[in-house]
Amino acid sequence: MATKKSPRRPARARVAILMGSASDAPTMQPASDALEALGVACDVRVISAHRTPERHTRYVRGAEKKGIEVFICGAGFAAHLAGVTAALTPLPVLGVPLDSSALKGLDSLLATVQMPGGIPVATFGIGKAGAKNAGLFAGAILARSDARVRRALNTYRKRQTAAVPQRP
Ligand code: RP5
Repeated sequence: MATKKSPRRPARARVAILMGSASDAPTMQPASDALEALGVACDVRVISAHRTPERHTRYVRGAEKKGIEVFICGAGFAAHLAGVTAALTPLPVLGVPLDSSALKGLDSLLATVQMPGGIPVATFGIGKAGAKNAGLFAGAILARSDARVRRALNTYRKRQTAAVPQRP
């Protein structure tokens, strides 16, 4: 009798990617792409510190128990998402300022980076490059204690180097 293969359970998310609005999703996509390239599962959520404060508190407070080890928070305008997340958890919080207002992300950069002493947020560049680097940095944090992620990160970097042409 043929044995039926049980469907593979989806990997447990180790990184939470929060964004202030669904309109931030295209800019934050490189963060999940980078983590996917490293074989790290993530949980992507629309959560706003301003518009959904209760959803925010509930999610962050329950995240560690569910296996989340790192937060990536992308937001535009007066971007308090990363800072308030860091206020709610001792887990590492990586902030990505987004260019969604008339001030082109300078407002969110300052709001994300200028944390008062005691509640750190590691702040990345504005927009897609910042999101990509936040994803890679989250992978680098996990790689310190996970040989599989470390190997994937080394391979990623080698491939990136090999893809740079000698001439234009
Ligand atoms: C911020 O306001 C969000 O992170 C987003 O970047 C910006 C605009 O949000 P929507 O008005 O498009 O929902 O809180």
